[in-house]
Order: sequence, then structure tokens, then C-alpha cells
Amino acid sequence: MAVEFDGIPNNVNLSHDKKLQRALLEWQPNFLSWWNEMGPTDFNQDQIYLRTAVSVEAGGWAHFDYVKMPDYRWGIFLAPPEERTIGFGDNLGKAIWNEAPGELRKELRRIIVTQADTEPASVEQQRLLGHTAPSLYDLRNLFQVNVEEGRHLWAMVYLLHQFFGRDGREEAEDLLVRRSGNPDSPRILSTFNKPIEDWLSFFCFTMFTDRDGKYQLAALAESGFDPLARTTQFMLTEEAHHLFVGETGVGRVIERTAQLMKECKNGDVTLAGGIPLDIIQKYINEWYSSSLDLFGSEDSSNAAAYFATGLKGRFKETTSPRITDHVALEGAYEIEKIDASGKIDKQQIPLRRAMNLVLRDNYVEDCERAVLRWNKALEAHGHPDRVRLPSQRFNRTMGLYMNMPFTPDGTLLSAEEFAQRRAEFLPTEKDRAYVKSLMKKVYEPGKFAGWIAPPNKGINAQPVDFEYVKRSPAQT
Ligand code: BYC
Ligand code: FE
Ligand code: FE
Repeated sequence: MAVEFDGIPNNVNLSHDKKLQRALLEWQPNFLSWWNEMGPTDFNQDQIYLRTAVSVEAGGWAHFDYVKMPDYRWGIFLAPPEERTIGFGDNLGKAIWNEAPGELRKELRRIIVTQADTEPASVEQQRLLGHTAPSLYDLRNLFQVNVEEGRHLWAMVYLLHQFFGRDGREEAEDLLVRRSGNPDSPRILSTFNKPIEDWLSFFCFTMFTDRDGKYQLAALAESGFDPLARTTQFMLTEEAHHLFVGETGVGRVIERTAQLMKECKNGDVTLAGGIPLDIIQKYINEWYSSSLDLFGSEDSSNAAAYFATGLKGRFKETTSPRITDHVALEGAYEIEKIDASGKIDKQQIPLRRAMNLVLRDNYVEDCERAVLRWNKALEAHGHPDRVRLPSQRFNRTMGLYMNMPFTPDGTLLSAEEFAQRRAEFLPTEKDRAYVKSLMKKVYEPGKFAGWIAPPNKGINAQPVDFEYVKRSPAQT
């Protein structure tokens, strides 16, 4: 389908649907005032070397150029339609829906609003990081992530306006009203209310929390509601870069620490302004455990209903050769039930009720792969130290292990013992203050802050010392 540029770039034939076009054009200034209030507005006048989605053709959808962020063309793009039927659940093999089915409207709206809410939340969380960017390369990547999360909000708002009538329009307004971390009108999911005030947190967030995004979007890309499936399918192509930023970001911090451990007396990297490995580990513990919460409860009737009705599938439901039974009425999944004394009892629950856990297991596998890579840097520098993912029981506020004082290796402590040892497991105020003390902007092309290694290569085949951000003279 051709791309149109009348006010809102799109491949959904907006100019042929005047009512929808009007509704979205009315929402647009509200979006922009939200961006101007809650986005990275101190950088509005800078020219950023950004990629803009201009079509959905494989290989040709991205256009790179200098743009001021407020001029970024936030567009609505759906992956091309495919001939397909519903791929799982009770409606397996039936026709896909091009409208929201009446009986599933409430559930669908809830999924879309939850997804939508995370996108502006992350922009709010990251809004001040530009002031302490370790390089122009990283500054540009931050802004790339920010504008694309803005576009993801557009993607969801299109669905709300197009398919959910007045309710949808109201939800779209509310998405611009809630605020990350605001006790009176917080964002919906827990992780999206946590502050992100330093770049190690940003890299952990894009590594672990954006990765939840990948798995949730992939599950929704299987949806029987075709507009949702096609929208999320295209969002996934942008998401890949966010994950790259996170995985390589944490990797570059570890790489730098590994170098400094050799150079500094007693391996004390703080002597040279590096981030000690144990602090990095505590940040990993924090963001990984919080991101596991985003999958919801291990045993969930919501998840069972989403699967049964064909709203939300498994990761690669219809493409993985490993998944052969798309009805999932037979079979069970093992979970750990824990009694008051802390005794762990393995129990089987019906597979459909375990769909959150099934998805989370795919996510965990993916995270483990990244950790192996990070550890290669430590190995290459001859260090025996390793970073690791904490146990899935650690520091949880959702599901089976909620509010139980487990250590990162999965041992249950008493509440007192946990409180005493907390500083071993999670960043302390002192750790955070130290990391923050290192956060000083480096805006000279090709230069990097001392706590992070440079990347192996630049963006879009440009050199690492390319001027990824042209700071406006008024603002430098
Ligand atoms: N915090 O049956 P349960 C992304 C609620 S990230 C607070 O266990 P369910 C991105 C839950 O809503 C991807 N509340 O869970 C990343 C339910 O509430 P009600 C975002 C939570 O429904 C970085 C209750 O607890 N997309 O894109 O099976 C940057 C019991 O729920 C939390 C999606 O999440 C939590 N962590 O599963 C930018 C996809 N977890 O009904 C963007 C859409 C659960 O009692 N969402 N609750 O009021 C879903 O599919 C599901 O809602 C969830 C939860 C997977 C989140
Ligand atoms: Fe997103
Ligand atoms: Fe993302």
C-alpha cells in the first residue's frame, strides 16, 4: 500500500477516511504538547542524525537524515497484509478479524492501552539523560529510541481511534495525561514508574525492559485481530535497534570495566572513574527482576483467555517448528508454589493458564544469551569474574514470589536477614550516587566518557566519530 504524507505519514489510506483523519489530526497537537512538556525538550533545536520510518518495504523503510526532534514525522505504518487465518486457540483456522469483535472489545482495548501506556512512559523516564550523554553516538541513540517510542504510541492510538469509537478516543487522551512516577496518575505497569537517572540504568532498561516489549509485541503480532498483528509486526523492526542499544550499552560498560580492572591498583576501577563490576551486577539484578514482573502472573486466567480467544499467542506461535499444538488444551506447565514457611512445591497447571510464563521463559533464554556475550569480554581480559542473571524468584512484586525475600541465587532469607544484606543485592544510595557522579556529558565527535568503551562501529555505516548530533549554538 502506498505511503501518504498528508499531515500524518501513513500506509492506512487515511485520506480516504476523513473522520479518522480528523480525529487523529485533533490528537496530534495534544501529542506535540505532551512531547514538549515531557520529552527531551532541552534538545529540541538540535539536528539529530535520525532514522525515520517512511514505508514498510523490507530493507527500504528507513530513511536517515538530520532532523530536529519536534519535526520528526511520526507516522502510522502497518506491515503488509498477508493471507492468513487465526493461528491458535479456540478459533484456530477461522477468518482473522479486521474489526474488533464485539465480545472481545473490552479485552482488546485493555491490551492495546497497556501496550500504548508504556511507550510515552519510557520517554518520560528518559527525558533528562541527554544532559549527561557519554558521547554524541549515545546521545543520538537515546533520541532515536525516544522518537520511536513516540511513534509506537501513534501506532496504538491509531488502533484506538480507528476501532474503538468514543472509548478509544478517550483512552488516547488519557495516554497523554498519565505520568511516569506520578503518585496521583501513574503509568499502568510498575517498571514504567521507576526513575531512570543515569546511563547504566538506561542501558539496563533498553536491554531488559525493551526486551519485554519485544516478546509482548511478538505475542501480539500473532493476534487474530489483524490490525493489531500488522501494527506490532512493524514495531518489532524498530524495536531491534532499542535492544541493540541496551545489549551493546551494558556490554561496553563491562568491556571498559574489564580494561580498567587490569590497569588499576587492586583492580579498583573507581580509581580511574570506572564502574565496579559489583555495581553493574546490582543494576542488572534490579532491572531484570523488575522486567520479569511485566510478564504478569505465572498462573493467569487473563493469559488463558487471551490465548483461547485468539488475541495473544506465544512467541513465534505460527512460525516456530517447535510449536505444533496450537490449541494448547492438553499439556501442563510446571510452576513453583510456595507456602508460608517458604517450602517450594512443584505443581502442574494447564498450559493455557501458563502462557505468561511460557513467554517469559523465551525472554529469559534471550537474556541468558546476552549475558554469555558480556562475559566473553571478562574472559578475554583474563578475569575470572562473571556477571549473571539473578534467580527469577529474586525481588519480585508480581506472581508466585511476590514480596518474598529471596537472594539473587534463589535462597529464601528471613525478612530481617534480607534487609541486612540488601546492599549486596541491589544498588544502594551510595552506588547510585557514585554512578551519577560519573555522568558528565561528552559532546565532542568521536570522544567517549571514561566509564564506557566506544562501540565497534557507527550508525548506518557512518564512522564512530561522525557528528551524530549537531548541537544548536544557542544550547551548547
Ligand atoms: N505492574 O493475570 P495477570 C514495551 C496487573 S513493554 C502493574 O497476572 P496478565 C516497552 C494486570 O494488569 C511491553 N500491574 O496479568 C518497553 C492485572 O490487572 P487487573 C508492554 C501489573 O493480565 C520499553 C493484574 O495485575 N506490553 O512495549 O495476564 C520501552 C493481574 O494480572 C503488572 C504489554 O504488556 C505489572 N508489572 O498480564 C517502551 C502487552 N503485571 O486485570 C515500551 C499488553 C500485571 O487485575 N499487556 N499487572 O486490573 C498484557 O498482555 C498483560 O496486561 C500483561 C499482564 C502481560 C502486562
Ligand atoms: Fe516501543
Ligand atoms: Fe523500545
